Amino acid sequence: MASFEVLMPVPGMPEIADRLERRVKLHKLWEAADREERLAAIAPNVRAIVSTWVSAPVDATLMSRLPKLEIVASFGVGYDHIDAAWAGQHGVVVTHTPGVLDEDVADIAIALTLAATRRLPQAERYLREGRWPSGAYRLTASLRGRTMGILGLGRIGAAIARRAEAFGLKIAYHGRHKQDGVAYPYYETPIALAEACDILVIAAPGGPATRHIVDSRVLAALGADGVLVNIARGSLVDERALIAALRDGVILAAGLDVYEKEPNAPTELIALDNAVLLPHVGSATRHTRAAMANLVVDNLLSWVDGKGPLTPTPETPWRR
Ligand code: 8YV
Repeated sequence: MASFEVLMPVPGMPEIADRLERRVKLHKLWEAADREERLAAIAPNVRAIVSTWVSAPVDATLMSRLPKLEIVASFGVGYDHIDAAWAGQHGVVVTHTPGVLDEDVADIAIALTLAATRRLPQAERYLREGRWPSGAYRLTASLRGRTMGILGLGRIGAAIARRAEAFGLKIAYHGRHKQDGVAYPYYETPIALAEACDILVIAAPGGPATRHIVDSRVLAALGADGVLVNIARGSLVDERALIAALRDGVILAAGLDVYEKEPNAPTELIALDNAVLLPHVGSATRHTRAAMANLVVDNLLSWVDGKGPLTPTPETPWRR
């Protein structure tokens, strides 16, 4: 049997390539002196793509160059960097890694909520700069008596809500639909949710349908004591509007793990004292990244063995 050829455009965790190389012919495109020339040479035989980084798009242009493409196995739960709609229309399955990263990402949402509200990085800098002897650090906002609004109550949103309840926060949510069996109050629009809450946490998927759903009007509705937390995708927030809102006191603070143009955060955001900024580390623990890497490879090898994908995306449902 001819070997199953897999394209890996950018590097990922070493165990992905190590495990795959035992079973398939893996083309590590980043090692090619001339990427374009190598891609042209291998394109006719590539049957799978392994996508390892949200900043490396797998778009229709790339996929349509691969006439034998059957599956794209992606590292991560969010797959807005992959044109899954195109894939679905062309019989290409896209898999992702739901479930295995919920708890670590939810931890970071709570960490950012605390860090932004209680100004923890700023307080730590105060100590390191030797300023404590000249006076106690300033008083901050509190979580007491506050409501957390969760925009996107999926697996990760629900894991955030469980944690927030333990902190005594009230919970409200907005999503595409009101969910049966969920007792938290539902709000029909992001603005209505922002008006009803003090801490707005974004946990919804990226992509065209949610682009800039947190804009200047939503930030105004969140208000001067409001805190915005984003662990989902930068594309959901109008970053220019957020910078203006933080600068002008339209909202109190923000805690962000994601940005519109990763791996860069805007310099205007970095300059702001009321923004706590992490470099997209939500799922970045050894435990969770190992589970994600395994699920990527398990999906691909299950496919190679003719058993179908394990965790296909809804756009590309798998029917035997
Ligand atoms: C990325 C993520 O997969 O799962 C997601 O949607 O954003 C992360 O876990 C990771 O940063 C690799 O790009």
